[in-house]
Amino acid sequence: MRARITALPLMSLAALAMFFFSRGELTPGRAAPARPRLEARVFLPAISFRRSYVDDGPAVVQGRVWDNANAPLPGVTITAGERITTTTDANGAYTFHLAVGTYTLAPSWFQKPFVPSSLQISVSAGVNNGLDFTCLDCIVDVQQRVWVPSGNFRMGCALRDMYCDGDERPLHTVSLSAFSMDRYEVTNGRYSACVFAGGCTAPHAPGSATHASYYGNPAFADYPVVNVDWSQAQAFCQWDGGRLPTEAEWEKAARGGTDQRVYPWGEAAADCPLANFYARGSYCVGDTAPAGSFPLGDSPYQVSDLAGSIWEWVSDWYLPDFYTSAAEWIDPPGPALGMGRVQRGGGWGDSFFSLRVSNRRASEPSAWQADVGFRCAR
Ligand SMILES: [Ca+2]
Ligand SMILES: [Ca+2]
Repeated sequence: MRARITALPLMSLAALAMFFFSRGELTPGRAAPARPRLEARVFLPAISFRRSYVDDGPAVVQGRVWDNANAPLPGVTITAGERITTTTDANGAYTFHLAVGTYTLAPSWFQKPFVPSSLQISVSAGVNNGLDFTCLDCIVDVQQRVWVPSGNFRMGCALRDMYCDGDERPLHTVSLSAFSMDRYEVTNGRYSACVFAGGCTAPHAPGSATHASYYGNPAFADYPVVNVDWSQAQAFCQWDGGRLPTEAEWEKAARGGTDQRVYPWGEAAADCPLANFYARGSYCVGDTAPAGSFPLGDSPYQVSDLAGSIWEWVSDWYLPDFYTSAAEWIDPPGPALGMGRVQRGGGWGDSFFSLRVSNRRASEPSAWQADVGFRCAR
């Protein structure tokens, strides 16, 4: 992965720097491109960047210095010492304004090395600036998405599943339009970009079950965000250009379109190599693990950590008898109202029966826990 930042010729007096990211190509059936964002931390007279997204392909960041009069895009005015994040537009452009002066730009993304580690930019009238950074180790796939094609699947209690509850019955055929789904649960790093940008509020608690410093700690950037309520999950997905998956979409992403398997990986009994949960009297981990740590448990669509790790909010209201309420199911959005919002998949502290793909649980929308997070669809 190469991340380049290139400054183009200065346009005139007061300054505004605009940075662009390239966008990867969407390949159906494979990871869809993440929409890249930069986080800029502005110190006097230094700026640092942090990528919150990485695409599959090469990442190119291009910057351009403009004056205020010629600014082609709305930007955000920043002052020294301020930390700032703006969202890329449809063209991948990232814009902010700088006062005339000399700045040091130090790109950063988690703790990855950049060459060079910093460059100076002189923001003044009639001066060209060239800035070019390469990230040496920026291949991170925790923001990938997978494509789930349109078609039917069988939702609800699997035929050979002895642990089904009444709310999982009957097994019924659901027709879904195509959608894409995050391959991984939303991570702390990804969520924090939304908080920095003002699109999200911080999780209700900064710690995880065993780590007092979790959210906001770079060591846990690739771990799933927890302690978020349903509205926070929904707000993140909207800010990210997506939405929470429906309960039916979540289950199809976990089960695939062709069989009635009990778990995302198939019929094999749940065990620690397959998922992060409470197995046979002891925890696999006893807390969250980095996203994608249990690839043997991936679903037929290569979605990771659907079973275990953390319970995942979906968009639907919960009604225990909802599956009996219709004879034909096409893109069901769930009931209009219900007893809390649905959570799916079980968490790191749950036993195997909670990890079954058809298992359902409801929670107060305002509730938050150290084993509950989410992922997004679109
Ligand atoms: Ca999960
Ligand atoms: Ca249940």
